[in-house]
Amino acid sequence: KFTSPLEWSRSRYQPPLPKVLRGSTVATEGESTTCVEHVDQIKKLFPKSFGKPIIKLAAEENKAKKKPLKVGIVLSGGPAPGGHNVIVGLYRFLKQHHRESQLIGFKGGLIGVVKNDFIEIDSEKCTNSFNLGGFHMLGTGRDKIDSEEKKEATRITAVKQNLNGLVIIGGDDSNTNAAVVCEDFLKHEIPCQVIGVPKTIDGDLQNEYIETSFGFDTATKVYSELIGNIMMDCLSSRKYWHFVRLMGRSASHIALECTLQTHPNLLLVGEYVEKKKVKFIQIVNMIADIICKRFEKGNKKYGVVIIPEGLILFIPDFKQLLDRIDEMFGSNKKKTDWKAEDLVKYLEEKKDKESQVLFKELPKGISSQLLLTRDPHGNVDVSKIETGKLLKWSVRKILRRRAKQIQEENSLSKRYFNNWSCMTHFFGYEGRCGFPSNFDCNYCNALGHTAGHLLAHGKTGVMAVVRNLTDPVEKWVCSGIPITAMLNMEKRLATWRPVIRKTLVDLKGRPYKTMLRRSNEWGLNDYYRSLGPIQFEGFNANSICKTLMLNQSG
Ligand code: FBP
Repeated sequence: KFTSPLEWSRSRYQPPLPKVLRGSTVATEGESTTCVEHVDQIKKLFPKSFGKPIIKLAAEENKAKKKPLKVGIVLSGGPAPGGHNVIVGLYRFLKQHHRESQLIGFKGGLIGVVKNDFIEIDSEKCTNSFNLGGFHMLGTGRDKIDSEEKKEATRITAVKQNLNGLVIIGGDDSNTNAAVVCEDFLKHEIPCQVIGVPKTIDGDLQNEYIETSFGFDTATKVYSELIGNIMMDCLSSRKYWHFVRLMGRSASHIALECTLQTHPNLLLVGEYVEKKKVKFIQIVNMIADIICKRFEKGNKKYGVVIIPEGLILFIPDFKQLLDRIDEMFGSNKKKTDWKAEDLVKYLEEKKDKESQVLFKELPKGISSQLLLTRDPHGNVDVSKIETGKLLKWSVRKILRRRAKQIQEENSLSKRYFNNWSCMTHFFGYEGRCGFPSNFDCNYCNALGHTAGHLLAHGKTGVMAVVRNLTDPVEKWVCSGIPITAMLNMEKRLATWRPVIRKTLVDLKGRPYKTMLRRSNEWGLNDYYRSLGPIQFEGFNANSICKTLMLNQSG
């Protein structure tokens, strides 16, 4: 059953429940909502679910006779630590609600709902996966319920299964899909409620309602451990620079959190690059400058640079090139095997000289990665673009150029710049299925229970939201927020679509400003911090990521 002693011991951990969720609840309606932007378009697309009020849960004895509920649950998008606890939390709520309630899990993401491919969730499955990482109880996928055929198939599943509710655990795109499914059910009078749960390691599903998505806390702890290990290697062997690319899609939240935790010599922040319109060559020079400074001032031939995986999306010259690629994809939606030659021709037709030069100069591997087709939500597959390697290649070129300009043949700098050594790393998948931190175990368990309470109160089209997360668990506040309140219209693959607005790093926010205040001293000195593995017991076991602490402290 368990593959290691730690799995066994973690499965025994009992997450505390917020006080409000310990018994029965009442649901009251709070203020009504609108959406983030483009009100008219969103209202038109979601006529039945738009503008609904916030649902607040409060502890109160509820003597009403309870009926058993049948609920379907699905994991969608990239895995994030804690997903299984949402399932177990919901399962436990349903069984407390009425022992004949049933929970089924759709397999492989939303396509499982379309195909009615499911498993029955029982107490054994729950015991075997409680507090453990991974999404493998059900599997996950990136399919969307977007076409009329898929919507119809989803309605058929809901009716055939006699579902009272469908819980979709996912990121911004999957929760957008939850809103679409809810609207479709309401339109066709399918009596199945839809509840979303905010998941993603990326940390970009946070807004005025959501303090953090689950998985971010654990993933950043895993990456910080690995970065700390590399830093100790740096101090030991003193001969390599390490370029560490971190997952997180477009937003730089993960990279920023890991920087606050470990104090690397340089962090590149995508959102800053976009705001200041920093071109690729300037970024390369910025890195080369710190390499030179550390060598010339402290004879340091080593260092650590953190690169968010989405950086490339914010560099203006790359952004222009990627927009051209999207335009080209949009010009022939049936074609899937786009080649470099097609893009060269397209750029020529568009007379886009700047993109032509940039594309021509790129190493072959990188240019073909840019041409990978987009995911079903229209996102560029940034995890497949090796920005770290591209930067290493470009920095080396610049350092060699700088070496050439040094006249003195025996100069130490000349020798160093010509022989500069760099290792690249990508930490992404390593962090998505780790043992969830105590915070994520508690948070996910509470989210599962919250989803259950909302279903029992007959609510639909809302996301289960738990707040006051920096307070002790018993004080956490639980509610349901209409998903439509988080929507706006965005252009994806040349088409305007309703989507939940991602939250990027706020350059005026406390996490970014805290990093900025220390960046000079972290750059030149070795103020590295080694966190070690996630701790589950002892004084540090309930530590919470700095991003959340700083965001909530203002
Ligand atoms: P979600 O937005 O679905 O949570 O996915 C997060 C993520 O891990 C990103 O950080 C990463 O860019 C992407 O998934 C990788 O996707 P895939 O698993 O399809 O390679």
